[in-house]
Amino acid sequence: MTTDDIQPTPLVVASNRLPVGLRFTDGVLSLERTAGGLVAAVDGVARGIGCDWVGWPGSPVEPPVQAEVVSALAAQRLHPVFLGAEEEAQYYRRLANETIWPLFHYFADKSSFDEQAWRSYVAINRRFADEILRIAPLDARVWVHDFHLMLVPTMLREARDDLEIGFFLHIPFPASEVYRLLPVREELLRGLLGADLIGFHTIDYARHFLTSCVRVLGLEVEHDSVSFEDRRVEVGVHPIGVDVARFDALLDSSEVAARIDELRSQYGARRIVLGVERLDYTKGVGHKLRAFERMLERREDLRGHVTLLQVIVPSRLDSPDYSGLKRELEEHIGRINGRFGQVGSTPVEYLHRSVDPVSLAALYRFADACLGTPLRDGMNLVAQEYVLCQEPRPTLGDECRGMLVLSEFAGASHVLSRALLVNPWHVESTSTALETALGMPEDERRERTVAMAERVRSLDCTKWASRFLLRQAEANRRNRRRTSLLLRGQEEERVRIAITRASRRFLFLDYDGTLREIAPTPQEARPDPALRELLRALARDERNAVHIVSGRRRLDVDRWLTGLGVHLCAEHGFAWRTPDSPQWHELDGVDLSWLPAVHDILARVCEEGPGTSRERKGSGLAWHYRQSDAEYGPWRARELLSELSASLARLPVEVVHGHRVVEVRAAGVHKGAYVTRVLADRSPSDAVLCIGDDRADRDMFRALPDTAIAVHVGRGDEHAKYRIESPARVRALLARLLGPRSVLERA
Ligand code: GDG
Repeated sequence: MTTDDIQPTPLVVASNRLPVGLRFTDGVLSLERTAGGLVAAVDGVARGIGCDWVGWPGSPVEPPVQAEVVSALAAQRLHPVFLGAEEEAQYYRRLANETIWPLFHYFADKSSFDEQAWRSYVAINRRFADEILRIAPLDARVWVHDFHLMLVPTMLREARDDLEIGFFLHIPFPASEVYRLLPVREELLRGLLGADLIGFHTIDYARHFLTSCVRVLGLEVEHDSVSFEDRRVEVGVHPIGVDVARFDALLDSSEVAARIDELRSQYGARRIVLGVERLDYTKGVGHKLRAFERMLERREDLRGHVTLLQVIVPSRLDSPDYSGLKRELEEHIGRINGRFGQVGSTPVEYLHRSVDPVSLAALYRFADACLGTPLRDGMNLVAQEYVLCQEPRPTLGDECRGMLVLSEFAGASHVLSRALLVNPWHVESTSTALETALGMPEDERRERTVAMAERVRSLDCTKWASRFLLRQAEANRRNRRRTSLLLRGQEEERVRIAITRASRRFLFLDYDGTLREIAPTPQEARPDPALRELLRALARDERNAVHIVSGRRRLDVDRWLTGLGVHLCAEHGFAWRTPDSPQWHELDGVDLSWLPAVHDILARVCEEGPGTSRERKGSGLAWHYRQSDAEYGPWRARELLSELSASLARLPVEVVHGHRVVEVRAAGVHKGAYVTRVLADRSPSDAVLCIGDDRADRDMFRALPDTAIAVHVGRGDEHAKYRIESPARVRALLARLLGPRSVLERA
């Protein structure tokens, strides 16, 4: 796949920070483009098609100069979202950095929440969404990044259905048990679910997200998607990579070669362990220091021969947490150096600043080991960069000096499995792994490094962006195909006229979830007087043949719907009766010999699963899990489906997975068979309306003639031209069929 595979649909990227910094020198504005994986990734795919980028310029801009900044940025297709000082404090520092960041990295005790900060987060997300909406042309693709902007996808979706929307989370998504501590847990999930595709670095993060959708919002999920309102939101695993071309160019440069020579003469034969981290409690630098210290305690022979070179890039120093962390680390480093330092050799060399790209590449190439011990990290690009720079290269020699020691709590451990993976909480084993890395035979180092470098090349950030955007486009196309036309306004009026003009009308109506809202238990879903009156009124008009086509037992259907003048069909088409006779008819020649075996299976499943129940229907059996645990039910249903399909493979049965129900029914017995029989004497001028919500109702849709009007209640169905939002809207539609002067309609 290449970037050429991406169709030239306009692209709008949104991230908290724009990929530039603003600098005012003597009042003159200049822009400095920042380097980084995301910028390189987007630049790569945007080559040729171009891209607009919405974000915060990163520093306060006074209102009088905002217009100048806007026009300078516009020249690079960058669109600033300005933040006032207080907004920056609330939205960015408080909510993003002190609520979401710690919780998503499993530091629940560091995560605090306040309402004012939340309101600011909502307002700033809205400001981002408004700016995107302003610049995004029709049918544009929008790619939103990271935890600062989690509400933007739904804000966009609500405003514009034409947009293709993707979201990528760069940090971990925590286990649902941790996620649900968040006071705004529903809001953030709903905010994301406006996207067509939501991407994560690892399968674990994706799984945690899906579980949270089940546990927190009670949604139905599959292994790679969430059903939300009328759409299927796809969930993908897309591990980000580094800018391979940039590192290749750096390593080929004479500057890097010269810097490596300098390092060689500075450190001689001393072994170098490299650490590169932003100052943050999630990075586990304290744990790293403990492991390094422990190694020196145990291995007297290494003292004076090995140095930990630790780069800590300053970050968030205005926060007491971070300045406290800095002090703590410095004290710890001082202790280690005091204990093990010798004349001419310092065990830990520490740089509290960022280093230039040339020096960084040289360090990566030169170091004998890279030790990354984050306690949680979305990906950790340093690990990938180190491996890439260790690769044998014609310009720098064939040797493979170094080995990566990496925390298993970094997303990168999923893609760099040939590294020495450690649990940083286990100081002893981390220190032993470092020893192993330093003592690893060259052959083994080379074999591991080459394998990992190949993986890093395949994850290259430009390829990552191409893959993500392709999948986003596919997810969007699938959602568009699925979407039936919403029955509202003029469309609803057209349908009403088409039906009321016909002199004979067939109305096929499912009951649960169509005429009546789904209730916690089947027994509670009895029709209220208004619904009964509506059906009676429809049936009273001789032109209407009203058929209630239900999966329920005939007993329920009889008890609730007799005497209204409607035709009743129960048990998925197995039994039916006309309005004028209490006599039920059954399909002939149906083989039910398999019923006892299925009965036993379902009895066992009910015993195992609290809140689940079994129901006998004329030609089948159903297992309901609506009242069971939100996660257990769907999981057990999947297990049951595979068990049933294996044990019933050769029998004349069908297994159907409905809304929180698994049904086993005799083959050939379905609602479609009933509809076909009823419509046998239809004439072409008759109108046919069919409304249903469940997968079992698809059989009816499929059996309809082309001219019929099929309506799905919910998110739409490929077999139904129309969709309608709810049973309440179905009742309103039916009331309109009674004619404009209907009392019911006015009510
Ligand atoms: C988020 C997630 C996820 C570091 N020090 C210097 C320097 N760096 C560069 C590295 C690397 C990047 O910064 C840091 O990598 P991270 O992986 O920590 O990325 P972040 O953007 O901080 O974090 C993280 C990432 O997003 C991508 O999705 O991996 O888990 O938290 O590229 O090279 N660069 C220079 N001097 C330094 O001193 N020039």
